[in-house]
Amino acid sequence: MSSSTWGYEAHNGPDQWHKSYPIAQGDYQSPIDIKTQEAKHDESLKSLSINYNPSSIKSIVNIGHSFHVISEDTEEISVVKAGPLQASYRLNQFHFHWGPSNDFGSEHTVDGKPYAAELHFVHWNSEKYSSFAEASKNLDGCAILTVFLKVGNAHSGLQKVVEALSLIKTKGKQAAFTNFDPSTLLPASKDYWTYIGSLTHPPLLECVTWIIFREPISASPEQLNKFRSLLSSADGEKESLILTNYRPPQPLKDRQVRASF
Ligand code: D3B
Ligand code: ZN
Repeated sequence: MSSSTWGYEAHNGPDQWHKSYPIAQGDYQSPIDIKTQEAKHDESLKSLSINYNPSSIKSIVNIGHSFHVISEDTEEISVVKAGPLQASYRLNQFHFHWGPSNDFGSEHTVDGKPYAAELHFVHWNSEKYSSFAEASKNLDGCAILTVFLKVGNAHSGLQKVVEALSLIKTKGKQAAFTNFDPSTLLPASKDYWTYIGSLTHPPLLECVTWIIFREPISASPEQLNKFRSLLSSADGEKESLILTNYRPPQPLKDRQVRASF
């Protein structure tokens, strides 16, 4: 497997990644299973300060194994701080992970149970570092806010994202996606679990303070099905659907999950 050909199929999927990315077997890998009884309430954990600005959201792009909604720095940036964080972290993009059906597809699991999908808001420590690439080489470089999606009612914020997917059906396609408020995708309760881990696909760098909301948001079966209508192939190539893009839970090893609640 060359570094450019990792994916989610048997021949290039999560079980193969360690051959090109030895850190896949490191001590701080993600995702994990959250064992709710073993998470320790930490009363020193502050509540999160999330300041998302709709004007920072600019575009949506099909990257072949997923799609990203991109946040760019404007006068008004989108940031998260406080909670377990020692600095202000700037939003870079958000994206989702899903599976071949709505029965599973989240990366993190809770007491062994997967959700239908998982949303990642990816941020980097812009107080200490000058780019995501530099930040991602450091344990305090990245912060990922995570929201679980469960099957239920259609979600009005998610619907705007889902409707844009028809514009970026094939790999490499990009479209304008503006004036979207990312905070519409957050759950009402800001209770969270937190632990130190990694990016969940190559380069799998161990740079992430994970912040995982306890309360899921709902998405309708139709909305979730739309994720699986995206293609991993470029225009003119043989068509193939992005049916799955989650990594299963990795060993917790010598780490603690803390709970804000
Ligand atoms: C792997 C997994 C995840 C996120 C990035 C990364 N941006 C990312 O969001 N990366 C990312 C990843 C690097 C340089 C520059 C940029 O690569 S996830 O854990 O959120 N599923 C913009 C290394
Ligand atoms: Zn992700």
